[in-house]
Amino acid sequence: VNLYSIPGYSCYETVEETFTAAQGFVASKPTLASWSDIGDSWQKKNGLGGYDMRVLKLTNSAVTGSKPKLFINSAIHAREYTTAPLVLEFARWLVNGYGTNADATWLLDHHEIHMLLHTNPDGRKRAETGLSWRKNTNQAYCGATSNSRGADLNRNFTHSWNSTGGTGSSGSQCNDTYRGPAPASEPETQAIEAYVRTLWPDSRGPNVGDAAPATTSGIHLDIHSYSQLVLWPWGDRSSAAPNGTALQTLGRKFAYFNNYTPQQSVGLYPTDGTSDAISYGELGVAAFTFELGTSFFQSCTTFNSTIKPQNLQALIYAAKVVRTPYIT
Ligand code: ING
Ligand code: ZN
Repeated sequence: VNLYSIPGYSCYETVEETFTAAQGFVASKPTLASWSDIGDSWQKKNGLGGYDMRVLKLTNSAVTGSKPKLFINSAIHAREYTTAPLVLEFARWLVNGYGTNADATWLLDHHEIHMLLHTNPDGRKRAETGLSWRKNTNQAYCGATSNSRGADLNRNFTHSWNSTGGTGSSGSQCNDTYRGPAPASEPETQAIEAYVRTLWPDSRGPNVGDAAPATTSGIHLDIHSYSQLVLWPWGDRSSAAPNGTALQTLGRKFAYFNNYTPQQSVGLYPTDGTSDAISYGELGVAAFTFELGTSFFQSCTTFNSTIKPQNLQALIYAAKVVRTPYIT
């Protein structure tokens, strides 16, 4: 089965269609868009096809000076179909609105918006065949041809990797939340960690036990599906983060736009080694996870009528407040 051949699912761009669209922005609006290679997927690194990890950076490069940064990554879990198409829609709204829409113009003149549309392109390619694939496709885990192989990239990040000692991730290679054999063992994780550290080079903490909350400007959004939630750290403990009150205030504002339920992420279930832990826990950058919609393979009708319009407004709001995310 190929999901794209089923009537009702043709709105979801493939990995290749997503990359072509991004390259189209760069070709038509080179002042506004750039498309950079930040590393290799596992298959690419191992000579098994695969993809370059690519970031679409949107900002008006004719306006210089330091600008606050929004980093959005999507499709870290392959079967979470609606996530990359939503972020691509935000890119279209920004690029096509520049010069006519006052908000899009101001956002691109004075902010940088970095989009890693396909965080797990190898896995996404498997999901495009109709498989309910979550992890990357690393053949070293669970057998080279098993459909349960790979590591869960959203349990593989360095900060808080396996911090719960097994309740927030799995040590079993065939499990869907297999954390990998070591922190950032996967090339996709390494590429993201290196990239966010480049975006916020001077940021530190808050580490566990820090007295002072972080003040860094910038926001990181990791877009998942499903459950209609807006989540913020911590995921590995029930205590509030040092910036807990500010994160809750901002999370409630995102929830106002997408009509989702806002909560600290541990309330969903315990997790460790997630992407928000690296940007918030290591770098102090406000980090949120959105859980779009009500299923993995959601119809285009629902996507176009509900998921896209609600969440587009939440993403626009995130870009507008990225300079001062911790003001409550
Ligand atoms: N949900 C997320 C997951 O990785 C999550 C939920 C993300 C919780 C980040 C805490 C932090 O399990 C899905 N659907 O993948
Ligand atoms: Zn997910």
